Amino acid sequence: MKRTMVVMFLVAVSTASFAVARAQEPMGDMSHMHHMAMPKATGVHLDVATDETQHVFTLRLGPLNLRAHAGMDVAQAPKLDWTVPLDGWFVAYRPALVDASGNALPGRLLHHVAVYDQSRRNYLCPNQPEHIFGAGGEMTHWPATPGLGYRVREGDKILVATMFHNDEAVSYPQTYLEIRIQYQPVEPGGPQLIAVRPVWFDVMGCGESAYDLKPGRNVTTGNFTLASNGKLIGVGGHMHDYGRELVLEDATRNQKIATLDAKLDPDGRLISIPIALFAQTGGLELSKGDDIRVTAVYDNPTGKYLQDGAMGIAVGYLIPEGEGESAAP
Ligand SMILES: [Cu+2]
Repeated sequence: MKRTMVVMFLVAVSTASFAVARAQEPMGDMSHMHHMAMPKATGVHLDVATDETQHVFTLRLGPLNLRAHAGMDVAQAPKLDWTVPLDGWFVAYRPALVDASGNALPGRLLHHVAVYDQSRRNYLCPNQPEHIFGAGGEMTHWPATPGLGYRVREGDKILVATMFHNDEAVSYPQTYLEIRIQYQPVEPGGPQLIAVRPVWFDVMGCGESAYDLKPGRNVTTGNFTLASNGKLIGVGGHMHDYGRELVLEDATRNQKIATLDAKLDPDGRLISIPIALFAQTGGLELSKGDDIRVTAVYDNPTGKYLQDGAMGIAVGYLIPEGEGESAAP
């Protein structure tokens, strides 16, 4: 039973490409464009519909007016929040872009979305809110995994931070981001899920995620100290173009956890990053106090200095000891 659950989870992890960005400060703006003053859109709302039969919250954020050839220079949505109405677990996330009539729009109009639970401390960066989901233009979704979920409480404040862009020759005057969050409520006699925490091992530590690339080879390292024992279920990664590999290791044990070799096209553009899975053991055991080191290697062939060109994040799911059972903190 347990084995099955873990395997199911790993399938889920490998489906998600973890194309995410993360906050660099408590209410963090996403960092790709932090040098620019971003104009703010007005009249953008976050509405949430609840399907109590199917157990789905549908978050709908918009409208955004994305004019043709705007690039990043579009009026961006403010950060918007929503209060979780029940005790339960979030078990899956699926983003989509639609117009006012609900027709699908190209996902690449989304630069990224980051969803936070402001009522929980980030597991690795306790001065930041918990970052529970992220996606970029590839619109990756994180599917459900039987037996595992992210624990939420009634009253938890969920924050949604987005950045849109439009490089196309077509304007999209009414763009909405929808995120379907599948949930499992806590109910008498209902399933009790094991609580997982997303862990974002960022080479920039708990600061801004984006950093500059000099021409040629760039090796960047970040370190995290684990606050508890835990089991790492799987780890994926997020890099940008010219990324070569992400390495995650337990420096205390001098043990490699994962080496994720980026797949690039002939021009060095990122296609994908593999997932490392720890199915055989039911999760990789990590110990409180372990120094976890993440290293990102880039090879910048452009001959140019690329400002904010890189990110290096290994994104895992961790079952912290003492939190894994139904009684989440
Ligand atoms: Cu990024």
